[in-house]
Amino acid sequence: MSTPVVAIIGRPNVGKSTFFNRVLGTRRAVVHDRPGVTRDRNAARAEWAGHAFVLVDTGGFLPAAAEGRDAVVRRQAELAIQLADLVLFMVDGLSGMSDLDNAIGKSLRRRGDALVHEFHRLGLGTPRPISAENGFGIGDVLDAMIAALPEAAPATDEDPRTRRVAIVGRPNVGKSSLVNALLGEERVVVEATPGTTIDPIDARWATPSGEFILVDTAGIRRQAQFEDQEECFATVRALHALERAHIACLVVDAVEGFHKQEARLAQHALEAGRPLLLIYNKWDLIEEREATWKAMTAERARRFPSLADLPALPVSATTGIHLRRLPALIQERVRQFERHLSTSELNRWLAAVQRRRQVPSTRLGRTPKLYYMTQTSERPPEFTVFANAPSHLNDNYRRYLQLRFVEDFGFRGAPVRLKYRKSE
Ligand SMILES: Nc1nc2c(ncn2[C@@H]2O[C@H](COP(=O)(O)OP(=O)(O)OP(=O)(O)O)[C@@H](O)[C@H]2O)c(=O)[nH]1
Ligand SMILES: [Mg+2]
Repeated sequence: MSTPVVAIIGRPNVGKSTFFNRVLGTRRAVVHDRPGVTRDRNAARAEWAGHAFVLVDTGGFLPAAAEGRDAVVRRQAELAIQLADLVLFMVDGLSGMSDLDNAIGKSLRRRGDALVHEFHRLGLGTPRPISAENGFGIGDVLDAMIAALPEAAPATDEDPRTRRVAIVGRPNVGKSSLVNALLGEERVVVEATPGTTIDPIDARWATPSGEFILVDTAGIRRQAQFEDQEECFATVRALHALERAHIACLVVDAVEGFHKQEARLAQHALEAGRPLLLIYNKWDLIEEREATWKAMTAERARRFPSLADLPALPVSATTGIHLRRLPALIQERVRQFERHLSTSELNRWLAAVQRRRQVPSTRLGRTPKLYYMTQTSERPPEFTVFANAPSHLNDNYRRYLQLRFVEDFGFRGAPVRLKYRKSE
């Protein structure tokens, strides 16, 4: 499924970035606090009322700009409009309509997009007053936006049994080389310079563990610089491909190691509910392999404890080291993603963990009761525990349940969610 894209457009200084930050940072945006990735300042995954979307911030739009920085910004805004499923056209409610608003409105009308905008006179629909600064009206705008967005479309005419595997990672780590090596042909372009792949490319991959679609994607850099808006959109498309995939292979350059950017991408995949496999490529360049592997794994666990359990494999796209092991590992991840647990085994488990460690009482002496548990969603798996007063269940105990659950059902390193709901 692909996540819809929402672009914020408007002339300079109307508060686009304030809005952007507020939507990503606000407490009212359900579930997601600040996502670590997209992760340049310009685009990020957000959620509102259970609907995910990619929000793209743009620079101030000057439709007539023909050269210099303004032209770069204009082109960036136009790209954003092209890419977007919905455009939020922001204007300044204090200073009123300007010629610029008119010009931007004109170019938007030509495109015939769904719009949430300011002024009636622009003839673009119902205007919505907000304050990005203090949050007034933002919830209403987001509600209207969600209502106007297309339903996330299921992956087209593919055989529903075919699994999509997104190959993601920083530029130049060897993603395209890996795809070629796995396919056994020069299918995608490989170059020694970063930024070679720009658009996601699909390729069928038949393996002893079944057929997959490999999706080669653009490298995702640490922080897209302002001059580099093309890259920002390559990033958005790469993240899109990741979210459309069933599983993500995060390619790491073994020589350079696993750093913050890798952690951000891993987090992004897990937040999007995608199981993850780490692939340390360029293993041919490593000496003292066994010791290096141990040190690398320990280092990752130390710096990013929540990512310590991710399955990982060292490979070499150029010499072929361990490539044969990939299909089975990927298949295993797919199985985890599609796992279904019966309500009876879940409830046996829920009773057993409570026997091992009792639910603690609150300071006022109330003991929350956990009634039962059931799988409430698939791909990714999500489970809900029904309780009389979930708010009385402390974080410590929730962590305990999560850890035990992951451990007992073999969900290590998988994007599994445990939720709590009130039930009488
Ligand atoms: N030694 C060695 N070099 C590799 C390996 N895999 C890729 N390379 C080299 O790394 C460079 C980048 O390879 P690409 O496959 O283009 O990397 P990419 O991740 O697709 O790069 P972008 O598309 O720019 O993000 C090329 O010079 C490759 O030859 C490997 O396993 N070992
Ligand atoms: Mg590439």
